[in-house]
Amino acid sequence: MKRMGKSILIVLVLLSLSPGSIPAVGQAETPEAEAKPFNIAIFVPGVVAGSPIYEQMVEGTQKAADEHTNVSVKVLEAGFNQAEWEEKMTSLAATGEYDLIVTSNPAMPFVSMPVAEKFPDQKWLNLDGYLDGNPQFATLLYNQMEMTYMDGYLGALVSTSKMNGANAVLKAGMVVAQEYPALTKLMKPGFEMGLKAVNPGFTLDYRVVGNWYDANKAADLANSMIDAGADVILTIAGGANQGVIKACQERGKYVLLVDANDYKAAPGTVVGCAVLNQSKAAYERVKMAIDGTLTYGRAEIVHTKDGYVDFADDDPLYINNVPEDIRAKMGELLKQMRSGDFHLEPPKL
Ligand code: RBF
Repeated sequence: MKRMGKSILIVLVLLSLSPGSIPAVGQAETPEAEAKPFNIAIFVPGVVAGSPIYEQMVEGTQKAADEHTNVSVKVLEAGFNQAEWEEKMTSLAATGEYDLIVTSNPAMPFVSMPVAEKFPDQKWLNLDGYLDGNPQFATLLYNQMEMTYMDGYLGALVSTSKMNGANAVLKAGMVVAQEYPALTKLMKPGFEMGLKAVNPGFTLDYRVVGNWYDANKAADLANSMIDAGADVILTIAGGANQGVIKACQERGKYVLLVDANDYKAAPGTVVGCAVLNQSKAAYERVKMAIDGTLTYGRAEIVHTKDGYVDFADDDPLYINNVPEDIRAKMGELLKQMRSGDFHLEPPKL
């Protein structure tokens, strides 16, 4: 009897402590606000697998949602047929079910804008994109000029080194999936500047795959560049990157990547990974959207000094496969870029 009395007492104490059972003055609204559903749709312009920039968008958004009980996330993969994206975005907005649509890539503001006109209450968070002054959009652009500069600098150091695959030709390769302003105005010039900072004599062999998935075509392009003297190749081609990696692996040449740390894709072949902290950006901004503090109508640009653009130099696969003198020179550059002492101002897109 004595024990039972004690457990009843514990239950009573717990009940009185549980939030909402006895509303405290001024707190009554908190549980109610928390309970109002906030539904998020992630529109993936492509597919998630094989594109780290999209993987990070999903991961960061999900992390923010998981911190709340009232937030749901639905992921929609729109596939590689870009002609279908606007129609698919229209269908998504037309449901009226989503408080926020999260998407990522620099073409998406232009895909979404006509949809926004039809659905004036719909809000978007467009990561990896730039649109200023539209009250339905919050956008965040990474300084991708700094991103590829880092790869260019490291690539030129590798190409002019005594490493096994390096030759005497001052030539680097760049394989891209398709051309768009962020690519031609930020990433290509950034890579070239990085190469030329090491040796102004560097030339760039630049080729376009035509889509984000054809690894066979990307491998053909890489092989042809290697034949022409390229010993290091930067690839920005989503799933097609695998073709460049395979060709370089087979021929003992070197690969540079962007967006994420992926040395493990081919240790010793992938020698440089410039990274974007898109999962952090997604997490922070989605959290703000849920809390009601995200500013729409604003286009943010984030740089290396802000921690959203960086280079993965702490990975054992970098440390063990790239000679120390190269890493020391790279380390000097990274120190300056991270502190903001060295900064590249991207031109307007
Ligand atoms: N990056 C990917 O990794 N995978 C993709 O499928 C992909 N599709 C894109 C489609 C368009 C129309 C544009 C403009 C960019 C795309 N990107 C993709 C590139 C991505 O937004 C970013 O520019 C690069 O990953 C470099 O950070």
